[in-house]
Amino acid sequence: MTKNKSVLEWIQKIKNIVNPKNMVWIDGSEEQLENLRKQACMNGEIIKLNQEKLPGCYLRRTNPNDVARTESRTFICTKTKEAAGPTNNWWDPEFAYNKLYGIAKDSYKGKTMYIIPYSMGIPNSPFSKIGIEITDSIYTVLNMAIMTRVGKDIIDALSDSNNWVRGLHASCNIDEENRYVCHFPEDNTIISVNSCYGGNVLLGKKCFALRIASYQAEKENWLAEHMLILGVQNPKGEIKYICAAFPSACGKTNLAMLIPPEIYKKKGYKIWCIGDDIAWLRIGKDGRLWAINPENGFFGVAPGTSKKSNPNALQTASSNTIFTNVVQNLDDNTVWWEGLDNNPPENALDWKGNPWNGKISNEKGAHPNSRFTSPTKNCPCLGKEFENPEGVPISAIIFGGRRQHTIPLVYETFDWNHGVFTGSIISSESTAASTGKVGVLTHNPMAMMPFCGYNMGKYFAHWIKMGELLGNKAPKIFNVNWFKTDKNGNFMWPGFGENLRVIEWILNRCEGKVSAKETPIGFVPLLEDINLQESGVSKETLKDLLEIDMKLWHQETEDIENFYKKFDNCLPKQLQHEFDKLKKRLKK
Ligand code: GTP
Ligand code: SPV
Ligand code: MN
Repeated sequence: MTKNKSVLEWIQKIKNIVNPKNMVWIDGSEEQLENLRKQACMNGEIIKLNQEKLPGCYLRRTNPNDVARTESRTFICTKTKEAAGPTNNWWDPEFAYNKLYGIAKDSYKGKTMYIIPYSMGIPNSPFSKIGIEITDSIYTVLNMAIMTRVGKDIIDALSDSNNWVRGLHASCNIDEENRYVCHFPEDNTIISVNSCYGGNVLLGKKCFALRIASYQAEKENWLAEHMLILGVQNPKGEIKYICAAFPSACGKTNLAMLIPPEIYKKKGYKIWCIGDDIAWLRIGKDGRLWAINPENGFFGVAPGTSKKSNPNALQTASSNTIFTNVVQNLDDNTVWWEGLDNNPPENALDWKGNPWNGKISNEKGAHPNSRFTSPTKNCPCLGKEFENPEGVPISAIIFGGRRQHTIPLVYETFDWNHGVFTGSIISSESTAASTGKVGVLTHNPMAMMPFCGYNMGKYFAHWIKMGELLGNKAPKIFNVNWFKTDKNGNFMWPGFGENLRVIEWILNRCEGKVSAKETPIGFVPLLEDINLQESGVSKETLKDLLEIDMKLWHQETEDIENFYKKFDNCLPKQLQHEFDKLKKRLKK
């Protein structure tokens, strides 16, 4: 497949450790993938679904102990602990290599070693980066073939370069106590053992495109972010692009594929999805910020996805898709999950493979973090700029989280550094995307807490530096919260497609078309500037959604104070300054 010395040497080294029966290069051909699907069906790794109703679709049930990312077992392995910073788990690289190679030793015995050459971004574009993942799991191969660009042309594009990311995945025996996802940013290497769950083993995604890439981006003056990329086409036909960073399972895929409310559709608004999870952002020739989506597929949350909430996602996941940990309807061999419709199957298997009757069971049929893996090209609203190697110019950056209180529906930050500060203080209620308790308020700066591959204090400083480089071409930064609840615990804002109403205000602000009310935390909309026509939301509710509760914000500052203590002397002085200014404004 290749003569590249660095590649061949590394493969030989790993082969000696894991000791496989044989070795197969993934060439990206449909013929090879189809053979692998057949094999995986035979060995029980995946189940073929109803090919008339769900062409090209398969189901996978993971080990019940292996259903989400394991942040407590995710490590950044740099020579010094300081380089990993105060928010990452750190291991000494030599210790980590020894430990992981020990666990992976002989673990491929009797198995095939699959070698996957893949590109994050469009091959041969100056913005893309190449990785090679070794795995013993066909499920992983098939997912990688959807999520990334895989095959022989990638290894050809690499030629004799040593600039590629090494990734070793060993399923071992899915032992929770020996599960580790380790990153060695200083030597472009990722090792993941004892898992077969998405974010832990699709090494191009969070491990490479965020953790390793963020480390590289700091050195090369760009940004690797946990962000969706969305194009909003107005009735005049102009398209403006925005990026939004929300923590896992907080609405990126849904916002990226939203369907405009009827009145917007009638006016001629259209939405184009460029990406739903990861953005690589660089300063373009024109000095503006440009974004590409380095992925080639969606790894989306299934529960809650319906014809009503996200028809584009549903359409995307109706062919050539791998479903993980959803319900299998035995009557017609299709799939189901909570929130799909009000008609759960009676004759079904739950995500663990146990008999399940959705009409009478008190238990959930699908795992809350069950997912679909689908090709981007399935998405009915995929923007054609998805294939543009230069990416799209970004007009606004949006931060957000899942907050019942305190954070208003939307506000605009005063300037770039205030925007960076606002990103740095994101807190969000934890979700099923990561193991641990759900609903716990957790700090998650820029939605990157679990994904920053180096010292987060230095990451903040890098954001500030990017603002300096962008100067007056920097996009405006906003904060949103779709998840504010009323006293009965119900969401006050309808969300989903209706979020376009907020995006419209954001774009109007970017173009200087509307004024706003200045508050201690930033600019909030005037009530008349959010279009509520046919939204079902009253002016009173909007007022509550935009309210800034001083008491809650004082509590918030105490919480920020504690969080910032973590960073000690690595917190940039600009952020401390922004924090002091906020406290002063709140006292007035
Ligand atoms: P990851 O893939 O884990 O990064 O998640 P994500 O950020 O893409 O989240 P996603 O869009 O898949 O949404 C996660 C959950 O939040 C789903 O159950 C959605 O139904 C729900 N959700 C998304 N957008 C909204 C919204 O605007 N309002 C409300 N109330 N719920 C939403
Ligand atoms: C997330 O958890 O943010 C995801 C899913 O997008 S995973 O690939 O598992 O990280
Ligand atoms: Mn994500």
